[in-house]
Amino acid sequence: MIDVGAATIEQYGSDGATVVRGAVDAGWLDRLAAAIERDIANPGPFDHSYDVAGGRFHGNLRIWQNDPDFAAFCLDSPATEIARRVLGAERLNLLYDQLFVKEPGADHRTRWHNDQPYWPVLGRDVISVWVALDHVDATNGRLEFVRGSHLWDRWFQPEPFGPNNSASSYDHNPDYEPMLDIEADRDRYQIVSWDLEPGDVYVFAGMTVHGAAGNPTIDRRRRGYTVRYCGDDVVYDPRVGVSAPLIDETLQPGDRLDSELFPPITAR
Ligand SMILES: O=C(O)CCC(=O)C(=O)O
Repeated sequence: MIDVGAATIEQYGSDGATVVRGAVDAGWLDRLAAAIERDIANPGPFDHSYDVAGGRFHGNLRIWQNDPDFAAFCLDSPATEIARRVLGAERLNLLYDQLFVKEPGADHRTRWHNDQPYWPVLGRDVISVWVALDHVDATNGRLEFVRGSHLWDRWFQPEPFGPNNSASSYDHNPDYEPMLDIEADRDRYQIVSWDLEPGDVYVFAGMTVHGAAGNPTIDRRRRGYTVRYCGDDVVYDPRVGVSAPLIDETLQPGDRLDSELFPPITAR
């Protein structure tokens, strides 16, 4: 049983991000590590990888649909329990999963952003569980979060993550605002971060502004695997600007997420 204590839940509520240590055991880490190599060797249709001068970034999403080990992790692992406990959710649906592998030398920032403007979901109970497969610290691209930004209710225009705006693009939503230049003005914000060991997880809200440095190291990978879940108050909202792979034609705006793409998660 995962120890998600009251302080963790409180920190998620007030800051929009927290950490759970030792959440994913060695057995799961081995299964995920093998599944990651399979995805790198044979990526599915939503691959958003890119090369930078020093190294490769491998990114992909909805990979649970191609691999039984990713599916098992998304649907029946400590990640579901963490999401349920932190949200206090009666019901939980998988939104999707995503891989962020910064190989040594992939020295390109994950731009500052908040996630929910990319996603066709409305509601407060939208959560990500980012699993570290490697030791992660300030030198190889640990995640950083702007404390309390999930409460701003500011919807920032999605932009691609790659260096040449490759792979994916997002329609302009006139109700969204341009992303703030947080990197140029870091002192103005309360930026929080944690080093992680393999098996530790970041847990953060869909509206929390976050980003990560690149990985300029010469020999240390930074493999992160994120699973996103939605809780009780979340409905489908396919507004302009969201990620095309997350559009579900079987749902109507305002529907609960239950569908093949967004399956309900049974309590463990
Ligand atoms: O791993 C990264 O560099 C970025 C992760 C991220 O933005 C996310 O999981 O929402």
